[in-house]
Amino acid sequence: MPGPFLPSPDVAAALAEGRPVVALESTIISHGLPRPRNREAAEEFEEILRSRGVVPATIAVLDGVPRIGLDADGVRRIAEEELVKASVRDLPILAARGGSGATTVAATVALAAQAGIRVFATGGLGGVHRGASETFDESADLLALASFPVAVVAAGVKSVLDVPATLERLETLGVPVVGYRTDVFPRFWLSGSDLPLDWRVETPEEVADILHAQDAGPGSAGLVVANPVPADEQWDPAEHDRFLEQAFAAAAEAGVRGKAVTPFLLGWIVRASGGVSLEVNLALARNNVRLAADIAAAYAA
Ligand code: PSU
Ligand code: MN
Repeated sequence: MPGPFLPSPDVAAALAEGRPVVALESTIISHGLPRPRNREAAEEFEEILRSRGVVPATIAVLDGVPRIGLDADGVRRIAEEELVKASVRDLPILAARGGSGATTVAATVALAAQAGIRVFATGGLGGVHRGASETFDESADLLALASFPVAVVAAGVKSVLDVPATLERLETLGVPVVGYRTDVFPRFWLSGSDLPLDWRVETPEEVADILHAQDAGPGSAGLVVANPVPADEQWDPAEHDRFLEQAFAAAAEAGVRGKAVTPFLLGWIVRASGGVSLEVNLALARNNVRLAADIAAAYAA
C-alpha cells in the first residue's frame, strides 16, 4: 500500500539532502497544450531544470497515487491519456477510487507542500473569471496559494480572466505578489499591463530571502512571482485582443461552464491563432521554469 503520496527516487533523495527541487503541474500538459507539443513541452521543462542542477517534480495522480516526480512513462501518460482535470477537492476521490488525474495549480501546490517542495513553475495562474459576479467562477488556485507555503512562478494570470479582480482577491487572501524585474502585473501572453505592483525584485536571491522570511514567520501563505514573458516574445497586443473577444463569443455560444472554461478558451485561441498563442505560451512557461530553477537553487544554498 503506497503512502499518502509517492515521491520519485530522485525527488526523495534531493529533498532528503536539501538539494533544489521544482514542482511542475500536469494540467498545463494534459489540458493546456495540444498534442503532440504537450509531451515535448513536459520533457523540455524537466530538461531545463536538470540542466540547471535542479530536480524536476512533475506532479499528477496516477492510479490513485499522487506522484511527486514522474518517470518517462508517467510523463507520457499525462500527455497522451484522457486524464481528468484534478483540483484540490478531487484528490481524495481519485485516491479512494484508484483514479488518475492531471493536477491544476491548486492541486499541485497542495501536493508540493505535503512533499516539502517550496518552489513551483507554471504558465499562468487561474484567477477570477470575467463575469464572476454572476457566475462565481473563481479558480481554486487562489485559495490554494493562500493555504500552502509554495512559491509559484507565473507570467501573471491568463488574460482571459478579470485580472484586476484577481489581484484584489490575492490581496484579500494575504498572498504576496512580487514582480520579477517589472513594476506591473503581466498578462500571460502579454508582458505588461496598467496594473501596478507594490513590490519588485531583481534577483532569484531576493526571492529566496522572502521565502526564508516566510519560513520564519507565522503564516503559511504562498508567493506569486510574476515573471513577464520577454517583450520580444510576447503576442502582438492588437491581435491578442481580437482573438480573445472571439474566444469569449465562442465559449458563450458553446455554453461552456465550470472547469471546462479555461481549457476551452486556451484551446480555441491556439486553433484560431494558427498556433501563435501556443508559441508564446511555451516561451513564457520556459521562462518561468528557468527562473524557478534559479530561485530553488538560491533557496537551497
Ligand atoms: N496555465 C497555463 N495553462 C493551463 C493552466 C495554467 O499556461 O492550462 C491551467 C492550470 O492548471 C490552472 C488551471 O490551475 O488552468 C486553472 O483552471 P480553472 O480556471 O478552472 O481553475
Ligand atoms: Mn473555474
